[in-house]
Amino acid sequence: MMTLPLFDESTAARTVVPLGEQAFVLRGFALDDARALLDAITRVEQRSPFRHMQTPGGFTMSVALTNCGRFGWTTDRHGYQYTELDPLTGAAWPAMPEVLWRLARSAAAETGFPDFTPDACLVNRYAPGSRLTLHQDKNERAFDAPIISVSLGIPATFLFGGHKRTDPAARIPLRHGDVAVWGGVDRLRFHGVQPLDEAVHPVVGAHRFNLTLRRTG
Ligand code: MD6
Ligand code: FE
Repeated sequence: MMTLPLFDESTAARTVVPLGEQAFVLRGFALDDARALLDAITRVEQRSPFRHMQTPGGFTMSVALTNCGRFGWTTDRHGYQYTELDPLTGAAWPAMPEVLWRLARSAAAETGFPDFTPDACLVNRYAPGSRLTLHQDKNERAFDAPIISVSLGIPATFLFGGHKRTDPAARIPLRHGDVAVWGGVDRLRFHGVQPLDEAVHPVVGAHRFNLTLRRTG
């Protein structure tokens, strides 16, 4: 079991790692907001709890999911869709926290996507062993808007492929406080997350949270 020292991340350089023409990882971009973001996740999950959804193919996702913002992404045996109501509670998804909205807009502006107005945020919770198989984010209709993805907690290896599922994929570590941005010509590239290793983050514990903000239409 690896325990991650706080020292490393608090001194991590705020560098930009290019992944493509219009895809980037902003290292440490969310670090100053991490505490507020974790508090916001706690408030979201009190209203709309994390749950393991079913895929249309009949599998149960190893990643636990909830949402905030006007629209929430869901999957069940019938397919994927965005809904205004949480099917678990019958109520609207919790509102998008201000801190998340501001962070996403500034990450987008920083990487060449001015005036990003997200209306959906998926909140993913990974435990060691959880993974996300290669996929494209294509349930939205607004492909001109980028996707902003915030990582908190234990590290993960992100897989960033091409436009075909079989294209070779780069392996990129995503750590606490990193923000990834995909848009433009890179908006529909296949990507996924390798099974997480056992680890404990000093603030978050043995989980990774990933917040992905989008514009649905
Ligand atoms: C994750 N992220 O990092 C899963 N999608 O846990 C995604 O599936 C994702 O990070 C589109 C753009 C960025 C992402
Ligand atoms: Fe995705």
